[in-house]
Amino acid sequence: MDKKIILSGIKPTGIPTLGNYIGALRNWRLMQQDDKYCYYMVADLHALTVRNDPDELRQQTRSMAALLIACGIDPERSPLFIQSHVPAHAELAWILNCFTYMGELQRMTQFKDKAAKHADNINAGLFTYPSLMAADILLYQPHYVPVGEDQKQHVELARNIAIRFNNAFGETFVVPEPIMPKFGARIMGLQDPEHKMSKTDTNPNGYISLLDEPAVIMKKFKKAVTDCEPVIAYAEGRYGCNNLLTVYCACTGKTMEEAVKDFEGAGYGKLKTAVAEAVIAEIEPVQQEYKRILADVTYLDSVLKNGAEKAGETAQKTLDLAFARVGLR
Ligand code: ATP
Ligand code: LTN
Repeated sequence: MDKKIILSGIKPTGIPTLGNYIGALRNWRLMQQDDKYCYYMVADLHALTVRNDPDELRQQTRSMAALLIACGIDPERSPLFIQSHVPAHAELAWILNCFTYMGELQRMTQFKDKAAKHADNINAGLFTYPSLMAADILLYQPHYVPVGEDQKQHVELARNIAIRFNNAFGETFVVPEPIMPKFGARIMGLQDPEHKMSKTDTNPNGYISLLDEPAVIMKKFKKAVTDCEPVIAYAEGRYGCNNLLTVYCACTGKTMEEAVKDFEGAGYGKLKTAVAEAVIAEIEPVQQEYKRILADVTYLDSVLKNGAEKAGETAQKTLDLAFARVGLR
């Protein structure tokens, strides 16, 4: 049986949020089935696009890898690796940079958002980040890339780069498709529900960290911004309420209709408590696993070494082909 190939990555820029979990990580776990082969990566090169502390990056990269295993990534079955351990990523990125237009990069909304947020450091890496991400993806010839909604634009760019390269030099890359969860492809901030929840938000009340204690999770949901409408419903413009209902559906497996029914005649207090309880039930087991894995230094080292070896083999094959195609070998 020809297995479908899956590849995805996450930046080690902090502890993942509930948004990362529902939008991406939970889906990564679910993808691990017999008809698929998954590669999962901690994208440390991507973390350099904003100023970083070296020790913090080292520590966050390991802790992200431990959290991914805690979230259910099985490294025996799916290579789990650190991006910078596989040099082919940076090498292919250069070639793909030469197949990416300035106009395309200028249209990337993540670039616009991050440039506005870090106006003192709008570096070329931040701008060309999507070509590196295209290299991350295309090296593994994946059919699908599970991501949250904010990354869809980058995966589409990777598709366009692959098609452009294939047209110029013959079939080289598989053209991948983004896949997103039905509920929660874009979880919004709890304090600013018109913007996505982000692990680098300066206000910790705006996001739920996967390592927040249950009491903290409850407190953050109780403080979540909603609106003054008396009835709980999923409706246009009701960002805060819609977000809570979406999280509730994502964590309980209920449909939106069922969720709205659960809160008929109820106030926000009941909704917020129920959402917090559903989230706690989902992430408490992850927290316990995480502590156990992070403490086992030898195990984590060996997982990452094996992951980089397996990923490196596949990546090198694609890199050799791309080099040959453009005339470098
Ligand atoms: P940063 O704050 O450093 O930009 P981030 O929280 O946006 O980070 P990423 O590392 O960029 O996280 O994202 C990892 C994965 O999580 C991606 O697939 C992304 O689409 C998904 N994701 C991020 N935020 C959300 C969100 N609020 N809702 C759903 N999915 C999300
Ligand atoms: N750019 C992504 C993280 C990322 C990624 C990838 C996702 C880096 N390389 C490859 C999917 C496939 C982000 O900012 N969330």
